[in-house]
Amino acid sequence: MSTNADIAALFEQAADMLALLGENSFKVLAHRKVARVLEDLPQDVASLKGSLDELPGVGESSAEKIKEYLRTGSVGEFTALRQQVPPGVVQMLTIPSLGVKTAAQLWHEAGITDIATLKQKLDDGSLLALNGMGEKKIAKIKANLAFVGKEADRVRVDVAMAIAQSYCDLLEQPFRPGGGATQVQYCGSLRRGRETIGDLDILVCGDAAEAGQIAQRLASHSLTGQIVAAGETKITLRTRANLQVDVRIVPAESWGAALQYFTGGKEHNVKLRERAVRQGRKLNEWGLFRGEEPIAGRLEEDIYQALGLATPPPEVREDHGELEHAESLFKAKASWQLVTIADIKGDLHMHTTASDGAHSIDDIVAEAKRRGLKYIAITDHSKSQFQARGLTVQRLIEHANAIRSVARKAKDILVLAGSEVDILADGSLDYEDDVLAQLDWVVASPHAALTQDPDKATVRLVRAASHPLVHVLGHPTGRLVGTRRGLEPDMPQVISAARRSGIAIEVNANAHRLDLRDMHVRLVVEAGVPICINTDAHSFADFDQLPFGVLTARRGWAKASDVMNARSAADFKRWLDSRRDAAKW
Ligand code: DGT
Ligand code: CA
Ligand code: CA
Ligand code: ZN
Repeated sequence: MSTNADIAALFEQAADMLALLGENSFKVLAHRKVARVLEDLPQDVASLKGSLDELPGVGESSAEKIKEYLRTGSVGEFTALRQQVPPGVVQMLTIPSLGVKTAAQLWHEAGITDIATLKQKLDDGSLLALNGMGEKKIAKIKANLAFVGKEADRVRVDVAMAIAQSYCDLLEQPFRPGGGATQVQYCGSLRRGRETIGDLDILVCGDAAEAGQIAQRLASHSLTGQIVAAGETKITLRTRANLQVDVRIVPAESWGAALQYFTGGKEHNVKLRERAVRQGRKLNEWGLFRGEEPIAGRLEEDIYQALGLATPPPEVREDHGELEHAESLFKAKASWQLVTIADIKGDLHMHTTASDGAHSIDDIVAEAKRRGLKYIAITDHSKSQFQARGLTVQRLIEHANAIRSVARKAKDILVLAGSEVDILADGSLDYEDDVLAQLDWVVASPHAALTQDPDKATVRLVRAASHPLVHVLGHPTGRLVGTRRGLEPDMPQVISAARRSGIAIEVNANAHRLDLRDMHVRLVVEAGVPICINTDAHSFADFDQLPFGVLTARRGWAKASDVMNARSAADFKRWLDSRRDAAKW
């Protein structure tokens, strides 16, 4: 299905380019229409090759372009269009409230082709001469520009991951007929699983002689905006959305050393180099050396091992005590054992059409099962979330009955009838206790009053965490990555309350949330409180967010034994039953 979205995005961008170039609005609208049709298409567009032009709104020439994309991964005419528009003009479109019309005007009438010039002209007042450009509009663009300036230089991990994977896939294809796949790995903050990424760092194991071919291939990618620099060992490009990608070509004997170096983080590397020096050696991106003699370099593990360390997973390489721990593991002949995606056996937070989800109970259960989950909880919104169609008490009881009747028929998967009950501003819950007592599973989450002061937030969350009918605190701060700070409670107090009442705390895996965040996970794990890595799925595709939750948990040093939904179904059920018995008292 992602092909549909990819092609839709391409048509949407083509429409922008046409508008920027001053093409007639009929042509622009026709392209937008195709994008809309593709977005709404229920089946994979690749399956309709022959009958594409029968889709409403898709003419013969659009059908040809779609076929070209399916064949080659790009559309020649669109690539040509893009090359007629300066990248800086495309970038101006990322400023909120600045549409194509204004961008076209700024370009054609004021000659502005980059954001720096735009900033300068907004300040010197010269734009006031343009038609329709008043003080108010200029102030608005300025305000939004300041916001973009901050947010635009880092992208969310899910966005960066999709882009990185796509470039890696392209680079992995053999360069010669009959040749083997190339070794490719993204490094930097993405490999460390940070929630936002400044730029991408991709390593290709190969020969400097291949640099030209690699650069050509990168240039052909549909996401590429421009190649900034292409040398023998390093190629830098900017995507159309202006994300920088550094690609480095590394010989096999230095592969591990380069992986280590470019994965970082910077402070981790500084400490590691100091350690090497203390041992009379030298560490750089080419290898570990004693004098001129190379000791290690082919594999990352060889380098850490030679330095007396159990290789720390990339996610913990932040200079937060991982080298000391790696040394003690090495001495004990042990290795790091952080939770993996394969460890996850259940998902205890998801929505159906009863509130704001996209699928029925039957369908979401079937999908969860198809994905290998052994237990799930269906947790639609509670009554005060009316904009998300939160359930009244009566609808909740009917819904729980409906879930249980599906649960009885479902084989090899345990299905719990639950609720995502709102934690109100004072910490009370959105349903009465006698209602909550009728459910198998209660996620308590804050959704409103997310700007209250830290003291109130602490009281609120401590109260919810102490409630005997709650099983897990859902996305506890309510923050959204890069756009909403959310609650800032005194986390140790919240964690203590959770430990006292024996509940879990969620690591919401959705890349927009990642809540709890990495550093808070570490506190929870150290306190011995279980975490629950939930996708909060509102659609099938949302189950794909799980890896971001796992990365965040790993950044907080979580092992499988720290994760509630890494337990076997039987163990989980036992815990649930014991908790139910306890609540009765
Ligand atoms: P980002 O891109 O801001 O999300 O964070 P990183 O960690 O990917 O940082 P980046 O792209 O500047 O550099 C990639 C890695 O290269 C970094 O994690 C560590 C490594 N590196 C080692 N030493 C240095 C150094 O002296 N300067 C820079 N810029 N990078 C270094
Ligand atoms: Ca980077
Ligand atoms: Ca970089
Ligand atoms: Zn939810």
